[in-house]
Amino acid sequence: MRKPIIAGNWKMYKNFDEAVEFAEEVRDKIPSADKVDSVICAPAIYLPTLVDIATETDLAIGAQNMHYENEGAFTGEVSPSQLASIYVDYVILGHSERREYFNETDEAINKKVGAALSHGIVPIICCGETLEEKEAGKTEAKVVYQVTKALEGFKSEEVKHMVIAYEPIWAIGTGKTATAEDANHVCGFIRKTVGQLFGHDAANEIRIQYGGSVKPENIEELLSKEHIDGALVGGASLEVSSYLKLLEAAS
Ligand code: G2H
Repeated sequence: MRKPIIAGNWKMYKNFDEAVEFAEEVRDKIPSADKVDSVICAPAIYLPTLVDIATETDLAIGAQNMHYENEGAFTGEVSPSQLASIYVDYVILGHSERREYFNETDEAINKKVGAALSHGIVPIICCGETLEEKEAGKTEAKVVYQVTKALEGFKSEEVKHMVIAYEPIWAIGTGKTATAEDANHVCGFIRKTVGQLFGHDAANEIRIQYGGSVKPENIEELLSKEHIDGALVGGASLEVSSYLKLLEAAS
């Protein structure tokens, strides 16, 4: 049985006081990490404080991006070793907003996945199709391509500890959710691809989230599906009560 993983992606929301208040409020209400992995991926400048607040609780903290180099002249970037030095557990990689607005390429994402692994940070690797690609029947081809590129060069042992987030771009922040059946179909297709590339154990153990307008009202149905092991949640992770409801549904 794969343990569900619910990751909030705060994107570029919340000021410092709001971030602290949220973490202090939820930290003792997080379900046991034996049942669900509960993660908040926050803006980089809040990470050390949030890691402190979450210490010795079942809340895990993640970043929303990082560079693949450990150091260098890369103004404005945050490195994997810097994240590891403050004990960040997860990092979102290849979110469609980063691909679209910051020109993040599949090659860079592949390097970032390797960098995360070498620092013991669990990568949450995003993939998903645009509305145009969906309407042209290219959903499967797109996610296979993105997943294959992101995982290129890794071993089955490494792949099984990763997380993939299937986020159809047309469902992000739009209020439109893929039907649970469609989301499950694509997540199952991703699992099959991982199986073809890395074998049965990796396919069986890798966790695949759905993301795109997930909220307390639709999480249960999504999680009831065979291949959906959790959710990457934007908007609905910003409020304490809805974040806790999502965790509860998964625990
Ligand atoms: C998709 C998701 C979180 P939202 O980006 O990654 O955001 O839940 O607001 O659609």
